[in-house]
Amino acid sequence: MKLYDYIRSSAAYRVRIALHLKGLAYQASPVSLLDGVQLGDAYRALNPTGLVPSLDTGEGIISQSLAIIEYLDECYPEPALLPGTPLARARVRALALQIACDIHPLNNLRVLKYLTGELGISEAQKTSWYHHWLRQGLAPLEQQLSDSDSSFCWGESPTLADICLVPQLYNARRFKLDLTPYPKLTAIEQACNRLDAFNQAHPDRQ
Ligand SMILES: N[C@@H](CCC(=O)N[C@@H](CS)C(=O)NCC(=O)O)C(=O)O
Repeated sequence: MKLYDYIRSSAAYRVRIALHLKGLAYQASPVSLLDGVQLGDAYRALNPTGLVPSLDTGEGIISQSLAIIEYLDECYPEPALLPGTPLARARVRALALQIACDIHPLNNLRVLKYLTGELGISEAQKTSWYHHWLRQGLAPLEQQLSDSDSSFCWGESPTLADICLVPQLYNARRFKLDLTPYPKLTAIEQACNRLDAFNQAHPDRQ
């Protein structure tokens, strides 16, 4: 399999974690977001959205990190990235989607570039925007998870929710968000980062 990847893309980081959790070998094909390679004709021919990641499975190309991860989970069921009952699966997907749909798109590179470019806001205003939407998203996650005895977002092994959480917190640190109001989320992050798969997928290891 070939992963169209960018080291600091949190959506690509999710897929790297899933590939390593499953123990799947893959070839990384870097797409430099800073150089705008994702917007060029060659990459758009593979993925018209101009976003990473994309996974070439050998049988076809899939976009959207969550669709890719669920594809991997269906093709390579062990270890499972979703729990065993419909209700638990819905809860894990809901946590993952809170991050992937309600936080991440607001703070994506193209959004931040539009704000500072076309709309002319300052770097300080951009950071304020970024922190605002992160706080709006992380506070309910902390509230939902704080009473849980689990080391992870759900149960005692990583799921799709942890796969979304860890890259989002990495991103939050890059933008210097104070994470002290989220002790449960950072404890889950630590539990994940003790695992080899999360380490292998980390941006510093690419
Ligand atoms: N919903 C998509 C989001 C993909 C996405 O936004 N990728 C970002 C990097 S994390 C990207 O390629 N940004 C390029 C840009 O903004 O120009 C997914 O989960 O795969």
